[in-house]
Amino acid sequence: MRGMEIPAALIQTLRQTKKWAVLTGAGVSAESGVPTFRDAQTGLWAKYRPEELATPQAFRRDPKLVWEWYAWRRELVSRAEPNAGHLALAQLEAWAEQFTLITQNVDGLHARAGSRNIVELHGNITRAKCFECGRYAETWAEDGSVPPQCESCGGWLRPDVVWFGEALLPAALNAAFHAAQTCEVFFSIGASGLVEPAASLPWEALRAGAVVVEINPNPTPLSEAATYALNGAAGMVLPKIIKILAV
Ligand code: BV8
Ligand code: ZN
Repeated sequence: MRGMEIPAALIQTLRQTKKWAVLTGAGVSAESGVPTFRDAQTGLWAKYRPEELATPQAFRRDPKLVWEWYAWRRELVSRAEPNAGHLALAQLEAWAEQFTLITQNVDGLHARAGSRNIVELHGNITRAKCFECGRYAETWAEDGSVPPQCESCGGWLRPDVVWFGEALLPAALNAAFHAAQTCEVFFSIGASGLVEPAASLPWEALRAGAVVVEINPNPTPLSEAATYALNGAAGMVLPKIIKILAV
């Protein structure tokens, strides 16, 4: 990616773009030190695959293990800082006439970077809700009982994320597809394109006639079809685009 140029034609397009839509995946948080799903889970969790832990079945089978995995991730994320890629996206939103940031990430780093119009497709690990009655729990007593229990019904609390096999919130899904179908430029950044229905969004944008830009150091199933495939790290490429557009 050394010295990778941003195509002049793309800059030209971006200068005239009023409606932006961006999909981000774990890759945009990699430079904040939050491991992606593709990376081997570090340390304690190396022996588990996310698909094995991020399911309602896994939680029913071993609620303590699953709760502790999320507690470990919550702790890691609380120590992470938004990186240059997150900040650049907040800057682009400030400049754009219309900007929708759709994220598969559950780490809350986009909001901490100052992004406003965020669609959290897969929820947010800093929030918890009751596995039985669905009641949200803003805070919970870390009184040692793992998982903590719901104040209303005594059920187990679970992270407020969408697990594999669970449906996404219709409001979030509709907002994401609407943005993909009505935007002029759609960015897919740091996403491997393997998890549905999020992975369909850039294809939806292509079908609707948008310019699709991928930013990823590695090829993905979208790379061939994207209008522009910029093979670099989000924390490098996005600030570069900001620098050129700011002129
Ligand atoms: C649903 C929250 C239906 C939890 C997540 C076959 C069998 C079983 C199921 C399925 C199947 N086929 C399809 C499915 C459905 C399934 C699915 O897609 N499975 C996959 C594994 C095949 N999908 C679902 O289950 C969804 N629900 O379909 O429900 C339904 C309908 C009605 C009623 C009931 C049910 C729910 C999916 C959501 C799961 N939850 N997260 C948690 O986080 O713990 S998914 C989780 O994994 C993330 O949120 C994210 O979406 C995904 C990881 O993907 P990425 O973000 O792309 O990250 P990844 O590590 O993969 O890649 C990182 C990328 O970054 C790489 O490309 C890398 O090159 C790049 N990168 C690295 N560094 C950088 C970088 N890029 C830029 N800069 C860098 N510096
Ligand atoms: Zn409850």
